[in-house]
Amino acid sequence: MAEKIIILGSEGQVGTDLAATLRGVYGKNNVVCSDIKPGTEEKYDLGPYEELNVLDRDAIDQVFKKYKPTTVYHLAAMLSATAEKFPRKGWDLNMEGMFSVFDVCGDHGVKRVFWPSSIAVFGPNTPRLNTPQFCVMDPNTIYGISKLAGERFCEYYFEKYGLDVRSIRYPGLIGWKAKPGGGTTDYAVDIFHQALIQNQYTCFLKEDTALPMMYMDDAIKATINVTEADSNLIKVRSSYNLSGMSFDPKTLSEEIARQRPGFLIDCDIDGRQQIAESWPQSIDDSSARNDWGWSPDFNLETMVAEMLKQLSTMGVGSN
Ligand code: AKB
Repeated sequence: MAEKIIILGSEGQVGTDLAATLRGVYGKNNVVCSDIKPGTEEKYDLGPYEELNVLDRDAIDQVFKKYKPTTVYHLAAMLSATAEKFPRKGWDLNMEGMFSVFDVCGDHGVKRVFWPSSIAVFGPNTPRLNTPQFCVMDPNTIYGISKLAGERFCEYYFEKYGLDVRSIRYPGLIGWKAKPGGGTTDYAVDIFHQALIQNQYTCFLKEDTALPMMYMDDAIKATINVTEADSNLIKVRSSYNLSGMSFDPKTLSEEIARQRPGFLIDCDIDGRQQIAESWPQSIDDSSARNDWGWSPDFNLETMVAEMLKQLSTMGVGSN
């Protein structure tokens, strides 16, 4: 059977890159994009697009009837900082959205489902350096609590209903095609835009707050590889630790300044500092490496070079 893919939440930071990559591989008509945002002529030109709310189970059912997907990427979620502002909404979107999508996938015999988890599943009592795959997990944000509960349901749906869900714990993701929205790691994208616009950035995290991060190309590679891996290679049915690089705002700004002399950073911290301090600084991803051959291509230096090059080509910073 030919692959037919549906991406839910295709207009977000990951969805934008994932849709472009999958359409390049499978052809534009075999990758259906959907999001709560309305369609536009520009979007329809790129391939099939459906306006869809993941809380509306009947609407998901209709879209699945229309396209008969073999693989589904469910990316729609509320990230850490926004979910702290709207806890009930965050919980409902992240959990009820997941149940709707998983149930409809089961009803339609979808072969594989991807669902993203996050480093937010860890908490203040988790070992912060080289955080193991299995350890204490006591998240204290709504986003982290919803992601940890979601991971348990990934395993549950696989064990009880045979739904083949795959998942990875995304670190902070850095890409140029789309900006993130409402996350704690968002500074690591914003800093590049401000570097090109005014060669200066005011960071909302303290300069020594190290967090796990990853360049978007690596995240897309991991997302597709874990989803397409043979089922018997997937030994972790909750969610895989995944590591690309780790740095704090000071180290990132020094690398930007090395490639773009004169760049300066200062800090004006807000509530996101507390969230960041409850998360790991670096991640042990040996299970992903051993089970399905994960390894990242980008390090700090190559990621910074690529971000500055791509954003400059897009015209960021040129009037
Ligand atoms: C966030 O900052 O909320 C996300 C994440 C690490 O899951 N980028």
